[in-house]
Amino acid sequence: MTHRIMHIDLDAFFVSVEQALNPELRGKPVVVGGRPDRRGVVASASYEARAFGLHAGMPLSTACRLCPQATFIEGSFPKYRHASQKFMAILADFSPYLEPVSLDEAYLDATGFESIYGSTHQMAVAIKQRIKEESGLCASIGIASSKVVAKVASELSKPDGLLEVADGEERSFLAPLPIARLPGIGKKTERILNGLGINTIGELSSMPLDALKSHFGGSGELLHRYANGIDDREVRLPGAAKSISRETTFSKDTKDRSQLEATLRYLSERVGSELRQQGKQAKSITLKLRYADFTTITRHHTLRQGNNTDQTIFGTGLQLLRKALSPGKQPVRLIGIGVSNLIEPGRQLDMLDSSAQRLEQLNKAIDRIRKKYGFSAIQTGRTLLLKDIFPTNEGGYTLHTPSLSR
Ligand code: TTP
Ligand code: MG
Repeated sequence: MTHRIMHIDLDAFFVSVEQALNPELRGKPVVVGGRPDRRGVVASASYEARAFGLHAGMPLSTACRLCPQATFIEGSFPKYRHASQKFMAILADFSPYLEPVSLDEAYLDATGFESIYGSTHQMAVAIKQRIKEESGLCASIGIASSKVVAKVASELSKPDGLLEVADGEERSFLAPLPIARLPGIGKKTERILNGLGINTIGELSSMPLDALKSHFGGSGELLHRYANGIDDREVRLPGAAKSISRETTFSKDTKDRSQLEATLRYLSERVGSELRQQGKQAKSITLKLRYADFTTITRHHTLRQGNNTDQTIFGTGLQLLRKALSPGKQPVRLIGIGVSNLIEPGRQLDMLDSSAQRLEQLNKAIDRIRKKYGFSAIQTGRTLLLKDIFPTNEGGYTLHTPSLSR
């Protein structure tokens, strides 16, 4: 089963709210942003106004010159907030797997919902219909196997659009589009790529990864993935922690591998414990090292499927650590381990294999004992080593307050 993700975005949102409340404005060039004699820019332009070249971000004075017959409205935020809440409530009626992105935009995971509505296409039709009936607004919807392709599809379908990209068609769908259509490509990136003779997403997708990295650093890889329609970001519910991490600064910088590894083990267990407490699994693991001169590096690894066992977090962290440490490197000042790309176990597509399941049960049992008797009631071989290094529990190094980024 592949993912079916919807990207839903309301058309000319601020303007449409005004038009829904005032029928006289419908079908006309309308701008929300302020009076044309004031300084300021267009926040939202009706599609009728866009026909004159108006768009968001354009100075109001220019907008007025291009389309003097447009109605200019100051706008009122409480109205838009109210409309946004209604919009999100309608979406939540269709799927609990809803991630609001902005006032008028959300991702919805519709995987497995085909059977209820007949097809995801029909589900999208029903969503559009309800939004129209209950708020008078028009939504455009893109459906695809990933967030990035769904977003490109919804934007392309506007206004009043609905566009589904079939599984397996992602690359051929994206290929002919200009690169500016791809999320993450701003004006600057577009200019650089155009300078390199890259104009379409297809051309971008066949650019060697190394070349992209040399021009755009870390984001080069993301561009490469997106251009190829690859994006494994999940639809995340609001309020859900996006990552969990623990880090420690040593009282004295160290190059001692056993101390680094023992500390990593200890931190991994704390991260794993928190992850299981939240009922989550992680798909990405990140190691952080800060050297004596304060240069900081992070190393990531993505797991094939979600996991929340101490063994996997530590095992992966250890591999990353061993790769990151080379003999000539400086002593380490800080070490940290974190997990991200968190998922709800029941929602993942691959089934856990049975050995992973057994490990998970073991970890749960350990957590129960720790809860009863304290964290140090059970220590695995490597964390015991910490006691040899630091005779008092947690002494000798500072344990930072848990950093739970949202
Ligand atoms: P968008 O969804 O980007 O724009 P839109 O809904 O007006 O038009 P469409 O989606 O059909 O292309 O943004 C949603 C609202 O956010 C928009 O109505 C007004 C507000 N907004 C600003 O206030 N300033 C801006 O620069 C942008 C882009 C949007
Ligand atoms: Mg919009």
